[in-house]
Amino acid sequence: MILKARQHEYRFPRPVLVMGIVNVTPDSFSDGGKYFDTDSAVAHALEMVQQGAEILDIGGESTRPGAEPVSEDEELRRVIPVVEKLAGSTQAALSIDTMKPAVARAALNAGASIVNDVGAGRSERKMWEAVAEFGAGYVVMHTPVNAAGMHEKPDYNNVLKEVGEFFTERLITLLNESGIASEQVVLDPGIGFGKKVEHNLQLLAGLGSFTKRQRPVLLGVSRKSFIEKLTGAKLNERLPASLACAILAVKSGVNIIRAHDVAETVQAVRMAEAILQQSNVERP
Ligand code: 7PJ
Repeated sequence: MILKARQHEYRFPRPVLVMGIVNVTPDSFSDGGKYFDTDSAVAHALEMVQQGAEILDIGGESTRPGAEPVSEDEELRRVIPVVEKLAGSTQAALSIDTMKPAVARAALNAGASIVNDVGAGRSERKMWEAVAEFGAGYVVMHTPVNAAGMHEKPDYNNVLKEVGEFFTERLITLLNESGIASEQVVLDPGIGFGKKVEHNLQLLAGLGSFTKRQRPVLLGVSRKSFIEKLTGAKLNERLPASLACAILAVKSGVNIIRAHDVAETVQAVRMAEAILQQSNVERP
């Protein structure tokens, strides 16, 4: 299995890729405001690369429930200088986390190589055109297709089946209608997007049904609020549960982990991989 994202090419199996989160927002739920200016966002991103992040996910619009929508101009103003500076200073792949085609295109022009489309359930064709034109990687993240709001919690008869069907439908549409090659596509079940705690748990337990599809799977669980609903852990106390999810995801064959706490996540994931490599040793 291979993932192509402009100049980057990843051949799997290979060590899990950790994607460090770069929030250039005043209001992201976990670190909003902390790295809001260009220089601190860039410095934070480069620190994550030192800690082992191989992909940086740069976002200028918070998807937190109740967050202010951001205009296209403002989103561009936030993220493009960060993409430009990072493109000139790191080999890590740059991913743009956006729902806006114009932001995706501008980021690709500035040196990004992956489009992380958190609005994949309702994104526009223009998004796909930009991805196809640049030969970029494309993350298809599940959100409930009903645009009523990604934070409404629909009921699913079988969330694993419905997310799987969404991937199939999206893959067919993308491949047939947009000129995006399957080798550019990454699948993401969209933990926390339009899902109740039980749906998140069912998806995490059933990740193997996605990892067998011959496309890389990305998982974003870092510090998410379902952890608090389950354990009571406040925002800055959710690292242990985030790591538990990451480790089990590695066991299920997930290829990319999106994380705030890169050093800790890399350490946990490398340990899990080392143990899993011994799992074919004969047991007495
Ligand atoms: C995700 C994301 C995720 C992908 C966010 C947060 C909310 N992109 N962007 N997957 N989550 N691909 O970080 O909690 O799970 S924003």
